[in-house]
Amino acid sequence: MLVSRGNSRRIRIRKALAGFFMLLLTAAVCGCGKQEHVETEPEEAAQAEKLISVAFSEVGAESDWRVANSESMRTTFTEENGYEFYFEDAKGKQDNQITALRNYIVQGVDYIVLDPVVETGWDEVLQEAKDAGIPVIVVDRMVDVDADELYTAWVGSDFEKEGETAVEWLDSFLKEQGREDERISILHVMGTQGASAQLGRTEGLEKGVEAHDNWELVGQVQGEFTQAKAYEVVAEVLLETQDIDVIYCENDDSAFGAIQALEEAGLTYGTDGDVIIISLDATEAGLTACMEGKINMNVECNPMHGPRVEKIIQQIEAGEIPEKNYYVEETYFTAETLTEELIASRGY
Ligand code: GYE
Repeated sequence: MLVSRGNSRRIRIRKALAGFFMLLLTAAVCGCGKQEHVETEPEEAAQAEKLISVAFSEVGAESDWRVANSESMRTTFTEENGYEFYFEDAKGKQDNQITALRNYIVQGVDYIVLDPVVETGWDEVLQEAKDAGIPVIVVDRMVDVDADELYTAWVGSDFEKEGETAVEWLDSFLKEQGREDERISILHVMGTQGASAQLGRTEGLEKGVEAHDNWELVGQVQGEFTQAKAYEVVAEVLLETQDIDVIYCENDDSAFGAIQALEEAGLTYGTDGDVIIISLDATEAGLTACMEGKINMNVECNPMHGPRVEKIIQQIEAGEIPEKNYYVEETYFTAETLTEELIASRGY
């Protein structure tokens, strides 16, 4: 049976009150001077009642970005901040997320936060959450649903814009080098198929390739946002062809996989080498590699979504309507713009 948000609150109030009266009764029956203990109980009961339960379904732990994202949620939704936090790692599988969401619905949590592995296939379970009266906040990746009312709000990055930023940089970098008319062969290492981050970043690159007659995609391979997979697929490509000017990696972990494969093949890369490396995410490791010239440019994708999701929850608690879709402002980095202090100050 589904428990609505209001019901779950009422159940918690009842439980807290029942506990409190039991303690009063015990103190009265034994009359053994336990008033001090009894006096603290109402506070605890009230405290427990005030906690807002937030249940998060996370994609997995495939990348540094993802780890930072999970950490941001964990450190935001603490008991000290007034929350009861539930976390499920879906290990990259949508089925696991659907199961987690159904469990959260039965549990009657106050809010569900969903970072969807892929965009499609959410209508049914989101309808179930809606019927149970539980607001769903979508974070980072988007859902592609028939009716927007199926989720309360979304906050994340404009992934297509991130791809466009990379393309604009490459365009001007090649011009600076006087290579704007040269044939430029690009190897594209894609992220998880069907994830917003993959779809948008791919769209951004493909539009750039279409707009440049001399740019050619020599391959589009599945790096799945992990270093291990990217290494494997790039190494395979390098056995076929080494005629590659640019590797466009859809996240930092896959850039590290590509770099590993290039090194093994004895090819040079980065600011002092032959192959231009473009990456997205701008994690601490990614930016350090960028500062060292191993990655030519890195587009920012901010994973610190905990406080943003909390802001949405607080707006709902205050009876306000949060913005439906909120895009985070982002920039990009090259070796010239990076310093150790800047990297350290970013916190991920
Ligand atoms: O770029 C990648 C992670 O959805 C933006 O997922 C996120 C992406 C991020 O695995 O590193």
